[in-house]
Amino acid sequence: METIFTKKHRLRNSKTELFGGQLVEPFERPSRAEYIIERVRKVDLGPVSDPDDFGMGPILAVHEAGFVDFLQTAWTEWVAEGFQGEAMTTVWPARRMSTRIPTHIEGRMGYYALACETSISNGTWDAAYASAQVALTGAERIRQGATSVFALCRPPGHHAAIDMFGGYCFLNNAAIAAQHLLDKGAKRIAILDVDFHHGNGTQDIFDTRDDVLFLSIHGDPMDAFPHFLGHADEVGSGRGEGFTVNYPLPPGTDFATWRARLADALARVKDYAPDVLIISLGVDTFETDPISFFKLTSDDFMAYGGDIAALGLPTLFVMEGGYDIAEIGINAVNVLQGFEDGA
Ligand code: SP5
Ligand code: ZN
Repeated sequence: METIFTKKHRLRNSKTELFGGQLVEPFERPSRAEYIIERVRKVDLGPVSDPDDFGMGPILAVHEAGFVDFLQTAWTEWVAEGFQGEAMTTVWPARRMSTRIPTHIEGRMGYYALACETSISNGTWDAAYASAQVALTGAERIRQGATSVFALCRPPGHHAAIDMFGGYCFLNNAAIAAQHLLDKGAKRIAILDVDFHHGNGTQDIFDTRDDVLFLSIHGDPMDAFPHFLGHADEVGSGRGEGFTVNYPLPPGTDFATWRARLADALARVKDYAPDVLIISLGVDTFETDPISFFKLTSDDFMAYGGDIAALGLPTLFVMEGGYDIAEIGINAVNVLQGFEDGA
């Protein structure tokens, strides 16, 4: 399996995350991608290639233009204000307040944020742009006939909505890849999100659509980030009704339970008969992940890679979360090896 990767991910190197009332080193840090690419090379998964540049068009096909402009200028505006720390959100358009977009950078931060743990720092836009290009290059490889590709995206994307960032995500890489495939002639795309957290951004982007089937297996939002989306009764709206499927699961969920939900999801994907399956691949379902509460072991990742392969669909893996830093290379690549062994 080919891996698409760029060192530009290192440009996303924020120093502060708000966690438990403290500013800590972000869980989403550059060494994550380095551990994964190291493992890709160690097991000789396949060639590693730089992304091509598809420009802004595919990004603007998914995200609102004002939001994208905000991401590109936020850090400069923040610094111009004289602030000494990284750009952090302190205020939101909460219930019954105005959603007019403020002029001041602190107001704009709040307007475009869905969570405030994620600071914006120098280089964040450039890394997010490069990460989207990694996903787009993976999608192009699939279009050219590859049966599977690993888009080693960083920063991750699945929490990024049409016009909101947060949850360590800025641009929704999986959604951008899906939309690109549709714009190039695909009729139906399925996105299966196996990250521990609900893919609220992807769900938001395709909520009203029947040409993208979105499925997510995740920590119940009653107990887990993003807390305000991902319930089982969210099934899509309008034409999209029935094309969103959520599997919220409680603290302590083990592989047997998780795998049963995966089997249900894969059966729905099979019925949908998509041209391409995109896996939002988060490995924060691991038993010792520092911010999550599922109990998958490293062997389990290998096993479910095989389950996905059994569908026989062209499959694009897009890297999302996973924070037990030293183990995420093994766990992410185990999914890919399990897929290859099962294919
Ligand atoms: C891409 C991705 O995986 N983003 C996740 C963002 C989660 N950020 C908020 C984390 C808050 C975790 N609280 C955990 C309490 C652990 N006891
Ligand atoms: Zn996650």
